[in-house]
Amino acid sequence: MWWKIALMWVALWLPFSAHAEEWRFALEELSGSVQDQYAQEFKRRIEAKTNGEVTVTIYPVGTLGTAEDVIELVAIGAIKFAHASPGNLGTMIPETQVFLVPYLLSQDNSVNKALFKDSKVIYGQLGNAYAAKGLQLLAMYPEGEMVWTTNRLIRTPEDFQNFKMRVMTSPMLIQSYQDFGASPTPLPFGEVYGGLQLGQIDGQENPVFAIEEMKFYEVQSHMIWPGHQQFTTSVVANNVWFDAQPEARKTLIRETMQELTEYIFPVQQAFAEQRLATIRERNPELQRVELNAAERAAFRKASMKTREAFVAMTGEAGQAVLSGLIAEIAALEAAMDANGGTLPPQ
Ligand code: 6CS
Repeated sequence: MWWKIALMWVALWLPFSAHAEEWRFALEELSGSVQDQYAQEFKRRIEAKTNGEVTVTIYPVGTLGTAEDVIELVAIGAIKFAHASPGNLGTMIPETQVFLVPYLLSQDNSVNKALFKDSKVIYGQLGNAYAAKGLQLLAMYPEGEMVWTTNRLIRTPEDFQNFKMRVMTSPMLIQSYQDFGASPTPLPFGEVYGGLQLGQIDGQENPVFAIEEMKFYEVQSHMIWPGHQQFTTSVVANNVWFDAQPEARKTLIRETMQELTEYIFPVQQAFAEQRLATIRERNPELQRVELNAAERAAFRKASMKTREAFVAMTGEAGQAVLSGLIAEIAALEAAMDANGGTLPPQ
């Protein structure tokens, strides 16, 4: 008798398990990265909230191709979710390169957090530009302050003369490092360590956690903080698939992403602190240099040309995104000042 009950149980549950939906989520980074931490938390929350109806499978960079390959896979619907950073998206969605314009975001991360949670410019205007390429823009968040690693000290734009700076593939990065006085050299993430080791490039920029994870500190003499940028990423889904989801599912995904913007800010901050300690321990010779206000001002001045180039590259749509973001950041900073240094609850 018992075997009849067991057989019935299997027969009842087999169709459900066979139909458990799988959401594939690709990363531009390795396991253990900020993107991985974000995706693991997304997986935990979605699987719990759907009582196992959905399983999320995470693919670190390399398992499905390069960052650019992965974006194509989402756009054609072969996978549902991916991280797609402006540094890898510039050719496909030129307006998203606004996040590559130096000295644009606030120096205060609580302002940036409020911006990335609710910005009308990001989730409205910029979201439309993503949608035109088959991508649903679900979230944007920074992964940490950009730091230069170099094979010599750089304090001024003049120091960058004849310096081969590795950049991600977006055209705005090439422009930006030209304006800083360097010779920008686009290279995929996976080729940077070898390029630095063999002297094909002299330096690169990335947040601290990535410098540790990719071991760039082993083959560089300096880490330099110019205060010019946060590494910003976006989370995207295939647009056709997302649009076809029932309203409750769309809400579930959007709400989970909103929660994750709150979740990831302290995580990336903790990563930066812990990984810097590891770098210091592993390479005590590495010089750490924070540019002072006057030095930063020289790079900021050079970057005003980059803003003009961004508008020339992206036209009216880009101009609207740039001035819209500047206005939103200024409004948040003003609200913070008026409230004695903290943002009023939203
Ligand atoms: O430098 C890069 O290419 C990579 N850096 C980070 C922090 N994430 C993904 C990106 O492709």
